[in-house]
Amino acid sequence: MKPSLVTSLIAFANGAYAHGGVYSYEIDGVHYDGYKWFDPPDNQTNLMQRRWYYWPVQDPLSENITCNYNGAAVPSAFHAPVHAGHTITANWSNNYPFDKPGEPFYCDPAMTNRTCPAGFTCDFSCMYHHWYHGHGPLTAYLARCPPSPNGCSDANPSTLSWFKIAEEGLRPNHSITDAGAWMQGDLGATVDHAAPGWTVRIPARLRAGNYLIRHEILMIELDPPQFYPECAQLAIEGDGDAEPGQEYLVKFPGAYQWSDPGIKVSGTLYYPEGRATRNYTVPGPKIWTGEF
Ligand SMILES: *[C@@H]1O[C@H](CO)[C@@H](O)[C@H](O)[C@H]1NC(C)=O
Ligand SMILES: *[C@@H]1O[C@H](CO)[C@@H](O)[C@H](O)[C@H]1NC(C)=O
Ligand SMILES: *[C@@H]1O[C@H](CO)[C@@H](O)[C@H](O)[C@H]1NC(C)=O
Ligand SMILES: *[C@@H]1O[C@H](CO)[C@@H](O)[C@H](O)[C@H]1NC(C)=O
Ligand SMILES: *[C@@H]1O[C@H](CO)[C@@H](O)[C@H](O)[C@H]1NC(C)=O
Ligand SMILES: *[C@@H]1O[C@H](CO)[C@@H](O)[C@H](O)[C@H]1NC(C)=O
Ligand SMILES: [Cu+2]
Repeated sequence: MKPSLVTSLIAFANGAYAHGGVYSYEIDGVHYDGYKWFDPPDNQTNLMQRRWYYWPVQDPLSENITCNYNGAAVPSAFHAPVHAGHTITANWSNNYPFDKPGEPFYCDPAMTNRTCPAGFTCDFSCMYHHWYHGHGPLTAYLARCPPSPNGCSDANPSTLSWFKIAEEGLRPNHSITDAGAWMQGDLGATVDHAAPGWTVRIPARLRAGNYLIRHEILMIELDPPQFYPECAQLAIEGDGDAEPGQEYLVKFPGAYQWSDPGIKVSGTLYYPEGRATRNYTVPGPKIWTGEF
């Protein structure tokens, strides 16, 4: 680990907690609200998304790497329908109470009085309403849930076999330090809600069933790096029969190691070695698209 004054200043600029996660999804024109980490969990029912907390996971071997802290299904969770071959867009922007249009960052005094979910430390009076970080890859994974009347709601995500369906790594002809080198930077490129989400395709021939989808942002500016995984439930439809082979399947935790080049490089960006690094290996298995 390499302590860095520069990067710790970046992390806590404005005294804000510059973190976040997937706040909503869109599938075939339908908008699905996500879990609100700043509200108590008990009354958040009928969501496709599992519980998450805005604080990053800073250890790739942590149990939190699977589906974020307390990635339990919410009460009466449902599975959002999506046809194999169609797309799902994850949205890291929000317009929740700490939002003030035209300002990327807003402190809402009323937020200081909100009820803190059990087991959490709450300091969420100041928050960004779009994604804050700009360096590191985006990845999306799926895992098939075992048969159950409640579908994925009964599944423990750390027991599932995950496969990667999409990634956005370093753009060609860029140093890992460059502004504009990563799609992650686009997610917070504007101060209003026009910031893009990330759209990924469900493999067209994938066997139908209940699946968890796991979106992950990996922020590599700091050492340790920051992982932001969030999971949601999908009912995938279609008449395909394809399933990934063993060589595509991983567990979380397990898929990532500290020694992975794309993790080990974290914290070097503002040193000469980082500026000179023009290749980047996205952590995890190779992508499975279901195509031959
Ligand atoms: C949750 O819902 C129950 C039943 O409607 C209600 O009594 C309780 O006050 C609600 N809690 C919160 C934090 O909104
Ligand atoms: C998981 O995340 C929560 C919330 O950020 C934290 O309190 C807890 O210590 C983490 N667990 C582990 C094993 O790191
Ligand atoms: C993301 O969600 C915000 C808040 O609901 C909305 O204004 C914005 O249009 C969404 N963006 C995308 C790309 O879906
Ligand atoms: C927060 O709660 C305290 C104590 O109940 C109260 O005095 C204060 O006015 C509240 N602040 C806001 C912004 O609601
Ligand atoms: C690659 O980047 C360098 C410096 O950023 C630039 O001068 C050059 O034109 C780029 N090459 C291509 C093929 O885009
Ligand atoms: C870049 O490529 C070199 C040579 O193959 C490798 O040793 C290094 O780990 C790679 N760096 C990253 C960040 O993937
Ligand atoms: Cu952050």
